[in-house]
Amino acid sequence: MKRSLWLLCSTTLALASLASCESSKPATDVSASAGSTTPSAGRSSSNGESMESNGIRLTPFGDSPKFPEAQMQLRAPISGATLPSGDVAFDYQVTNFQLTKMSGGPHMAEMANSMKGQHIHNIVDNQPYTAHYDTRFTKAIPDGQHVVLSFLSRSYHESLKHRGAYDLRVINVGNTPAPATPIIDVKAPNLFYSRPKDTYSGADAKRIMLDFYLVNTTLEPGGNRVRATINGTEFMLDKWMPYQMEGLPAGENTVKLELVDASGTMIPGPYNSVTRTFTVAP
Ligand SMILES: [Cu+2]
Repeated sequence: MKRSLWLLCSTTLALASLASCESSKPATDVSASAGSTTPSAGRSSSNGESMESNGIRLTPFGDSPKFPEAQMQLRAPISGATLPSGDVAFDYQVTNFQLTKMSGGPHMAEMANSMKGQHIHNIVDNQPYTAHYDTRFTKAIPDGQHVVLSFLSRSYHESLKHRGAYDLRVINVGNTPAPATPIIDVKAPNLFYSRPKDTYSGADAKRIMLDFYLVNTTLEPGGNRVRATINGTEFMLDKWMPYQMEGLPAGENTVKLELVDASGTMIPGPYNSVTRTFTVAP
């Protein structure tokens, strides 16, 4: 068995053979290349440099399946809508991206992965997201004005970051009069928190993904950046990428994210500073 696999691999030379043999593995890797249009040359090629401080290591990675054609549109509720109190009905149109499918790629097996596959992250007022595996669902939202960010997510919770894969809008629920100034400027640079969330245990706790969402800005050296303070240790992130966090202690961990400009000054925005906790099970 092992010998025949080796023979199969050795029949073709170069990196391409590695990719094809990998994709012939059962189960977890079946859809590894489904969403990427160009074969990956290797898992480290598009990854950034690690940063390490106080025993915490952060490594950006960019070699996930890309799904560049994936599109998500929110058909309801419409932007600026005033809706009755109670449950809000959401209706998305998703194209070139299959909800409930496993994303594959090199990171699916090494980080927390949803057994239910790809999904939508729905974030109201920068609260912890709810995950949705259908394009239609209802969600209880209190009366008042609210900010709704939605985006497509890989099965292991990494967001799709291209234009067309997200939606940001303001909605009004109930009879509360809308504030004179909307609670967010949807055209300004805005940061939203996505992962980590809840509790990580066993193998999932070895590498924990930090993933956040940016609207109307990106990050670059010498430009806007995200200051991530993890258990009191500061990291300056100058790439909008997911980051693997390693070396986190058991127990409660704290992540603070701030969207800052080139001089390190916070950029105004309702969610551009956020602090969240999550748990690493012993
Ligand atoms: Cu998710």
